[in-house]
Amino acid sequence: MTLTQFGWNERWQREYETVAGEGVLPGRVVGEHRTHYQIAIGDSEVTAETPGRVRNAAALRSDLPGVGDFVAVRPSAGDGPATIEAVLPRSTALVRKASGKETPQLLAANVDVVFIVTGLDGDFNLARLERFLALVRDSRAKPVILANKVDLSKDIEATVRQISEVMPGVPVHAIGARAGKGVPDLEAYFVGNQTVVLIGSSGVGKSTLINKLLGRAAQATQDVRAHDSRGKHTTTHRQLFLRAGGGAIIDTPGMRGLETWNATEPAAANFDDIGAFAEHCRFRNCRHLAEPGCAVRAAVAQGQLDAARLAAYTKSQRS
Ligand SMILES: Nc1nc2c(ncn2[C@@H]2O[C@H](COP(=O)(O)OP(=O)(O)OP(=O)(O)O)[C@@H](O)[C@H]2O)c(=O)[nH]1
Ligand SMILES: [Mg+2]
Ligand SMILES: [Zn+2]
Repeated sequence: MTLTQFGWNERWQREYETVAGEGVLPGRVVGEHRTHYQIAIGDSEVTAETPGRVRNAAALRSDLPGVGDFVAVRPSAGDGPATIEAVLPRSTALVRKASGKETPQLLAANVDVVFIVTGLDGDFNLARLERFLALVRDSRAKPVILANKVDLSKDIEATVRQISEVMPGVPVHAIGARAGKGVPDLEAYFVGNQTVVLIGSSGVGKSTLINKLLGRAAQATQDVRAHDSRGKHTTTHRQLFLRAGGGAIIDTPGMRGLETWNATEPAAANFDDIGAFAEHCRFRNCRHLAEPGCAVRAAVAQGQLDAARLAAYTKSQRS
């Protein structure tokens, strides 16, 4: 069965048998659109919808089917779309947490590895990289950092060292997706039909890398803005691709609004560097004054955060 190439194995087969009814087939969600899904069923792909019964059973938006999910699908009898009858319990789930009015959002399911892509150009931001890492840590997938656009960096080694110091134990690869530099080294992450998802800000080169790893121009790419190296949000929906060389890869749209994750007060958005460290404080409501286990003061002590920044933050909280 070709679903094996998508990572289907005996474990999934067992899960499937507990939910599968008469006339349904196993499949994997490869495309997620506003009104429908694309599901790979062996060699073919079908368009599918979630019946109201499945939507109502989902307590959270992130419980609904998403790219990477293994599902039980009922093909339609006529011309209409197939229906997703059940979502198999996920091995990993990359979920963007709720912030403010938003509800949690599933970015990808059942991924083994997450490539956190960052640009070594004017868009590089260590605090933002930390927030991406925090999201991956919650997913149970393995994080890997890809520092892309080596051709635009004057001091690659220093940046890689800086990343490794803040994120010990996380593999870091300096690559040039456009020219394919360092890309062969990434093949190892797909061995055993593993699934990899790419996340990162718009314009860091996720789709450029996808095309290199697929060996074809599957995804559109677009130049970044010259003045700040930001992307133009070229990719607009999440899509899973099967690689001829083994494994699967998921492209995602560049994430925005990362600064407001978990922000309890609007003021926190202006101090997203401090917010990134604060996620590691022992107490959720830590004021970073004298509380034990304060990750913000620890960051200042280790020279990762400017003491003046913390002073400015403390002052803003008092006024
Ligand atoms: N100089 C240089 N540019 C690169 C490299 N990799 C990608 N780019 C360029 O960066 C720009 C953005 O690339 P995309 O692949 O569209 O970025 P993306 O991360 O998919 O962006 P969104 O889809 O908006 O999230 C394009 O002009 C790419 O050619 C690289 O290694 N070096
Ligand atoms: Mg893209
Ligand atoms: Zn603190």
